[in-house]
Amino acid sequence: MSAIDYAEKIPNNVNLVGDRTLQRALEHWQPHFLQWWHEMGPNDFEGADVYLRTAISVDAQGWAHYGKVRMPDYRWGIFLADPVAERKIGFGDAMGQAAWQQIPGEYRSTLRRLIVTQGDTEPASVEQQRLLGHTCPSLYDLRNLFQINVEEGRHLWAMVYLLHAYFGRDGREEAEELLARHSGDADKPRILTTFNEPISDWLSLYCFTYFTDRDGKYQLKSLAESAFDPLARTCRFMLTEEAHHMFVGETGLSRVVKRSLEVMKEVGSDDPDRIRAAGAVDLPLLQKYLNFWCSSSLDLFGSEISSNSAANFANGLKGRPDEDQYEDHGLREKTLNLVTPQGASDVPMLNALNEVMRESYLKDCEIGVKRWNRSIERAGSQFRLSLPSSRFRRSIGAWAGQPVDPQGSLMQRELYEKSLASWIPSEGDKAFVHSLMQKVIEPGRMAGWIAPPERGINNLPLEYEYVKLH
Ligand code: BYC
Repeated sequence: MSAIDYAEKIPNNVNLVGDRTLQRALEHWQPHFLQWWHEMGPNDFEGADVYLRTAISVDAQGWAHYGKVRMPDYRWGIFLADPVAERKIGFGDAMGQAAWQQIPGEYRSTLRRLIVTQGDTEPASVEQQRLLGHTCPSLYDLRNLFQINVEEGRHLWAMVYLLHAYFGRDGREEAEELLARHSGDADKPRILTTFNEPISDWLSLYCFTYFTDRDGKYQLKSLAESAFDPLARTCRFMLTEEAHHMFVGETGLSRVVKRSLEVMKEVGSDDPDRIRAAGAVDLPLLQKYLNFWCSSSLDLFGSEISSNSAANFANGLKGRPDEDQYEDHGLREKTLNLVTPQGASDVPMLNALNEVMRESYLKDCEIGVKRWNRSIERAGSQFRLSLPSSRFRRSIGAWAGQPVDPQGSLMQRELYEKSLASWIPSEGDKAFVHSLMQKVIEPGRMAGWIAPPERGINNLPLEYEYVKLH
């Protein structure tokens, strides 16, 4: 286990003190990061004391330390999972060779692009969520939001460390650019589409942390297999933080469903108008939010047929999540039958890896939906939630721009355009959801549209003052 040195200006377990040049470069970037946090983060809450967890070691057994912290004082740092002795490359054409501690010249620009794309999402999500604190449904939820925000900030540090340590001047310039692009900015947007979508209500936040953070899990797991060992180790530790973000999404949506079912029982009806009048989210409305965020997140896997994914795998840069579970790690002989609007065809497996990953991601997304449907069934309702087809509302890949309904069938474009407002949130739906978003900050109390969580944080009661506002 490597301890984290908190005496340093930048907490780290990478012996930063042993590399003065790197240390100075990162200490130069640090105030730029803090300035970005101050301008683009949840800056209206800078004075609040938040019950946050902070990494104190990187081993699995309880790395977290909990305590009240003002967010600008959070100790963002550089934490890599411990090295695996004599680690070998686990897939691709160089399988079995020693993992790289430095980047082979020929893969420099591709790896830089992957790291920058990953890094870009982290501050993007903080920007997307920066105003949500004003409409929190409880102090418990407010604390979870801020926990996610500071950890996304740390994930940015994780990528910036790699850029500074392994990419020289180019890397330092990219690190500055990560603070210069902004979510939704007309001139300098974030790289991936989902990270330019506004997240202006908590229903969207729970969907984002359910669907988009889960893409994060899959991407980080595939980068955790990388032949470039420092990237693999960084991602392994990031995954331990990512789990909490998905927990917030999954339990958040479960609590919304639970409350809807309670209100349906109270009013003795499942009529959406009556549920809304009683101040809760009707299930068809929740379905629209699921359709929106799931389809947007599906784009994050890239095209179904991708020469980038083939090269990244063959060259050992990016594997499949949990590469160990597969038998064939070369994939030179395999094909996958893919259906595109042009028809079905066999595609070399190497070129279809984005799709393979998207399919396993969808299976993971199904787990929560099944659980929500079980509670809906138990409550005696006929309604069922579902995930949209992976062909629905796509902007990237073979199905981009195709008029496809949520079940996956091609339809007339005119009818598709007309029907879209019944499949994803309309302006009226969004206005209704926004009307529910009233700040609740009395310890232990919940907004009327969401059920309380089953338990508090770190064994504390729900009534604990998770955020002390000033
Ligand atoms: N939007 O061959 P293609 C997370 C671009 S989330 C815009 O189809 P490829 C988090 C693509 O960049 C995880 N552009 O796909 C969650 C490429 O452009 P270049 C983030 C897109 O390259 C919540 C071109 O289209 N991590 O951590 O095989 C909160 C052709 O690409 C999109 C990563 O994404 C899109 N949706 O795969 C906080 C991992 N999709 O490069 C954080 C790093 C594709 O030719 N990134 N394009 O100019 C990657 O592995 C890959 O870049 C992608 C695309 C999986 C995104």
